[in-house]
Amino acid sequence: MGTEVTAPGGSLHRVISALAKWGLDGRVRMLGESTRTSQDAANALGVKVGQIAKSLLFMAGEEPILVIASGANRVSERKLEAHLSSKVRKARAEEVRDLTGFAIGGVPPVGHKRHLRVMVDEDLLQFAEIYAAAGTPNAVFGLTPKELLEITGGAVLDLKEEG
Ligand code: 5CA
Repeated sequence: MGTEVTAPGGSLHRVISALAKWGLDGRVRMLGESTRTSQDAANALGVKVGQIAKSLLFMAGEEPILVIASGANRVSERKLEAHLSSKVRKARAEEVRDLTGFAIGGVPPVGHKRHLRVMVDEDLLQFAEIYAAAGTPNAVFGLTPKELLEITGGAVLDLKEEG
């Protein structure tokens, strides 16, 4: 565990603080292996890839939208556009860092630099427990889908690319 991430204001610390506000203390797990991608995280945890809640940033014009999707799914930009009545594109890596305060591979569902509108993939609701990134590419935290909805205020939607 490097001093940089554990320092107050560091990436991991910001997620731990955000979770503590919701009473979710002691949830973060540091792993010896990479959790940079959903598949990495699933392998490291020994869970299904569908149980990984990946946090992906999209831009609807000027508005950033955080989509929290099941690791088993690709997000349909067409469905997202239909829900938002706006054209949508994936955020660039620099936009992800600027708008969330985290780098790709560790973007968490909470603890962002600014408030983000959140949309949650309905497929995450089928699991008793799911796992999300905790700010770095080797930290995750476990929670229930209900807790995810509470802490993000996210809207549950059908967002999966079919086929
Ligand atoms: N820590 C893991 C599991 S929780 C994680 O963060 N997975 S993830 O899926 O949320 O993050 C990787 C995602 O970042 C990819 O699915 C992809 O959508 C996005 N990504 C990867 N490279 C880029 C890039 N250059 N620009 C924009 N987005 C990217």
